[in-house]
Amino acid sequence: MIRDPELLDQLVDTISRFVRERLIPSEARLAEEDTVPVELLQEMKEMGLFGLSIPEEYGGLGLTMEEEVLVALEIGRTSPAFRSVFGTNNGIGAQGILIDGTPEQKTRYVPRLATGELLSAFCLTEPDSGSDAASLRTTAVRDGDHYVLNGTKRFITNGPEADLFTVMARTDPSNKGAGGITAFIVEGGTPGLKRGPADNKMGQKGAHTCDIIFEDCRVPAESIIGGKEGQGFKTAMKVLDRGRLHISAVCVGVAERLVEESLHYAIERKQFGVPLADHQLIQAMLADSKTEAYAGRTMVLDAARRKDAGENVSTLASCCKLFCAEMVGRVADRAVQIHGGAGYMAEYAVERFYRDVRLFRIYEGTTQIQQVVIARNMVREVS
Ligand code: COS
Repeated sequence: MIRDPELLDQLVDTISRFVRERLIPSEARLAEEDTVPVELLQEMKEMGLFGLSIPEEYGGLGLTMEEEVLVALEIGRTSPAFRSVFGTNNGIGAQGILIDGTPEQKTRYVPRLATGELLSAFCLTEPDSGSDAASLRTTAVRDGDHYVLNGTKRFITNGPEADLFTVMARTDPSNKGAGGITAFIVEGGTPGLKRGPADNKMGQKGAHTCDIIFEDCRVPAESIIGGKEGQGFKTAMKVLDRGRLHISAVCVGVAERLVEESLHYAIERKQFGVPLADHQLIQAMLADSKTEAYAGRTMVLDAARRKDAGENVSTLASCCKLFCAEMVGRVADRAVQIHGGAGYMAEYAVERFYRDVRLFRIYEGTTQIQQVVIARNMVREVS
């Protein structure tokens, strides 16, 4: 749903200009220095990027899902690590509190997440629990009016910097499944919360992940999201539903950028006396990539509109994540192929994107998990 087309056009134009004029020229620096330059971080805060999907009453822009997707399509046109910093505040970092938090929790934290004053992270994955999220082992044991957390969370995006964590932990040891899990809000400075060294990743330099270790970490009982034990797995799943649409839009944005890079290169570079773009085998790759990116754009917008209309889009969000993450992998592969030897060289953006996009098929639910979710929902709907 688009509430005010003129206002949205202005926002999308501003972001598109920011991506073109400020972020794209800084991509190589981001990769080299492995950090988002502070001046760009400040500009992102001033533009409201940390609060895109946070409701206006908490100081965000309150974008609908369709509006958020249109913005994410623009942001996807540059290195995904730029998005990772603020995307987490809008997405998996804040949504748990927004969807299931108490009014006090929302008032206490969300306005500062919307401005970027607080950076947030989502702690679900563990060393022995990734796709099988319900088997997580981090425990939270009640002790008076506190809970004591113990366990390790792995590959936590924004982990090294985050001020606020949504942490899924098991409060009911007799329930080994989803029902024993509770979601907590844990502040970064809480004694007993430790950060491991930053991970050395294949791509997405500038977006940092690390282990978050809880050692007798005491949090007040009112840190339970929504105040009720046993709801944490469902909170996490609802958060991921929304996140999957956002990530799908980012995948489409990256694919569109790669199609453009491939097209320009194919027009400029000559082989056999004519531009690459005149060769039919190159044309086939360009056409396939264009078609697939368009298919991705169409499905993400459709699912977003349905979500805004109140439909349960759990299945469709997984369809989008499955298709768009795989699609951008194919597009990036063709982009390298069209660039030939140049595509293997670090000075060309496609080399970096090729590594960056590999993560999309893995995080926020692997492709195989999306297949499981889709098929299970299909079977449930008819039985
Ligand atoms: N929204 C709301 N509730 C949901 C839900 C959703 N999208 N998906 C599941 N639930 C509920 C179920 O309805 C069920 O509730 P009841 O016990 O009341 O019936 C409960 O959660 C458990 O669901 P289910 O039995 O389907 O859980 P499983 O352990 O079988 O696992 C999958 C489900 C595999 C889908 C889940 O573990 C998953 O998504 N894994 C991937 C995790 C992931 O994306 N990790 C990425 C890292 S986080 S960035």
